[in-house]
Amino acid sequence: MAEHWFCEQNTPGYSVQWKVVQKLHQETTPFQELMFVELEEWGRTLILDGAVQYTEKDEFIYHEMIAHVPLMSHPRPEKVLIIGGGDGGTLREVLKHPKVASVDMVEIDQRVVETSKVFLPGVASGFDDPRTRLIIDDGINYVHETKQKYDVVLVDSSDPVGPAVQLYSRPFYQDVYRALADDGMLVVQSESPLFYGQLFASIVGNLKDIFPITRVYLATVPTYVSGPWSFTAASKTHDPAHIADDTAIIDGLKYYNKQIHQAAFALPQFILERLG
Ligand code: AG3
Repeated sequence: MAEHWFCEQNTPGYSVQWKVVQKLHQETTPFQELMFVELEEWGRTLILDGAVQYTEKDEFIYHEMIAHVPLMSHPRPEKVLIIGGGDGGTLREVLKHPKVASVDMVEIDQRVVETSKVFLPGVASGFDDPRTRLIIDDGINYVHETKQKYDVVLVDSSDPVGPAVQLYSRPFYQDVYRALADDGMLVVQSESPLFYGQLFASIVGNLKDIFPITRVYLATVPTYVSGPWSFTAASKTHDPAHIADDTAIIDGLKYYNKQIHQAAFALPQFILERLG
């Protein structure tokens, strides 16, 4: 049988090829092109609109970092909202926190959830946890209309193309601010500072205009473009870089620890300059 390679086109001058062992599933949902493959080296993989979202090999890095940094720095992260994250990786990490009492997860594309449960068995369990409430809706509408007040909001979105575009807009961040408790904290995945520098700077700039505290942190996620990947934490009172005093480290994590939490906020010079 001929070799098959999947090619992710990142910029006009840069693409990455992955050797495919087996295609598991492909469909066009009302929102996007959805595909699961088994990759050599990287394992089970979710691809949305041609961009790799999840690989079995390194998904723990991204999911631990989007979840545990805010949940360890907020002293009482009881009520959590996840926007996006339909594959369930962020949900799995959030549910590891004993202080978390409820997780509302708002995913626009029901098919991502349904198929991830089948093809990504490592994350399916979170959907059955009694603390989880899955809401199939556009995150934009949901935060605009909700009367809930959350302690922590996580935006685990795809790139700003297709269904995710509005999740990068200032009105959305304003609505999130309103949906947060008085000491609430937001974390968004804020893309590659090297490859999508302008986009990265505009996300951080928008959040800085709305929240009193905005802090960028990094993790190396080999699956995503070029390695260093950014997250931006925007907070009303608590410093996201400071681990809350009575917070015990969760056992069994593969990337996150206290030293990583602190070190992740150290930023290279080109990023500091980009942020002004
Ligand atoms: N969300 C961020 C993925 C960004 C991927 N970009 C790309 N490959 N160009 C990941 C969702 C995982 N729960």
